[in-house]
Amino acid sequence: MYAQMIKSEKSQDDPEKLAAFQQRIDDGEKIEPKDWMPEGYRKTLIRQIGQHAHSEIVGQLPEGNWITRAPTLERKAILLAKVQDEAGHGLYLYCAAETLGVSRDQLTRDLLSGKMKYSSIFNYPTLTWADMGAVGWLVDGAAIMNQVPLQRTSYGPYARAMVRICKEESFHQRQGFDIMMKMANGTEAQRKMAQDALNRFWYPSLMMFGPSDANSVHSEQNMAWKIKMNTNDELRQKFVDQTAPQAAFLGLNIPDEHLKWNEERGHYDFSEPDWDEFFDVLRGNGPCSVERMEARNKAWDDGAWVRDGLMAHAAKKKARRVAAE
Ligand code: BYC
Repeated sequence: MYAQMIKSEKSQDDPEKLAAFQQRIDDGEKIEPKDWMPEGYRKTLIRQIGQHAHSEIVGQLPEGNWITRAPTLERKAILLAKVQDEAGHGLYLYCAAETLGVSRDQLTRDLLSGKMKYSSIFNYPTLTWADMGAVGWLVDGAAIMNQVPLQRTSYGPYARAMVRICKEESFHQRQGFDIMMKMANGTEAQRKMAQDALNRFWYPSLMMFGPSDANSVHSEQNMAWKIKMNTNDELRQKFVDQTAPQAAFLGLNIPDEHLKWNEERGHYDFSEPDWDEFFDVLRGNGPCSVERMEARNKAWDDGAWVRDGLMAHAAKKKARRVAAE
């Protein structure tokens, strides 16, 4: 056993194996669960897919907050469906992570202990109905910008999960924009509410793409492995370029006095978010960080009887099968 472990660790460093693996990636082949992969590739995928799954699950909380207060039955039904979709995304992603040899329970424990992160954006509160518009338009918009390229990521189960997720996210983004259109063209009070939501969600949405390229720890290796297809700054720029004309169409102002089309670059110039705030949120000091983790811990504790019941049922079934053999 020990000899086997040493052998397998050595093979991890085997330059020939590593080169052949990289060649497969460079040739655009998909890596599948039973294929050989470097330990770093496996661990990074678990970190990224797990963090992504946790984001989908925690992401239900700020929107779930408004289901009971949606302004019409139709809006309530749409929001309910969207929040359910997010739960589904979390489940596809946990399944993709499980193909890498980690259990969903373990991932959940790592989230609850604070070892694993979830997206910084979900540590901000949703204070008004217009926030449902801003979340759909900006947060789902940023998520799609990041996730469309991930449909071509090198790990097969992750890439396939992303195809389905992206289809649903694009519906989410449109429903958010639809709320913003109604609010922006409504009464003066509604327009103000829409502007206030944009003011509060703009910079946190820019932060979703991660730190600037100069401070990104994982980008270089993950892009070589095609776990990540673009740098954080590339995607942030694309997001600003897409969103600025949409804000103009809504007649709303992006809260950035430096936002300006740059003819020479063919892109908008814009202000960076406050990176001290970003890192502080990552350390667990976001406005809703404590509340979010309390909600997840409560859900885990409240669900203990279901897990126990299922495990007892499975054990009983197994005992019956063994006795019959
Ligand atoms: N929040 O080296 P870097 C959604 C961490 S949307 C928290 O650039 P990487 C949804 C990063 O983990 C969101 N942490 O990292 C939408 C690393 O720390 P660790 C989910 C962040 O991984 C609507 C450190 O900062 N989407 O699901 O190359 C409704 C250095 O960063 C954040 C995904 O997860 C952040 N914003 O790039 C419901 C997409 N940014 O782990 C749900 C997949 C960075 O070393 N993920 N960090 O301790 C990715 O594409 C990449 O993981 C990221 C970061 C672009 C997010």
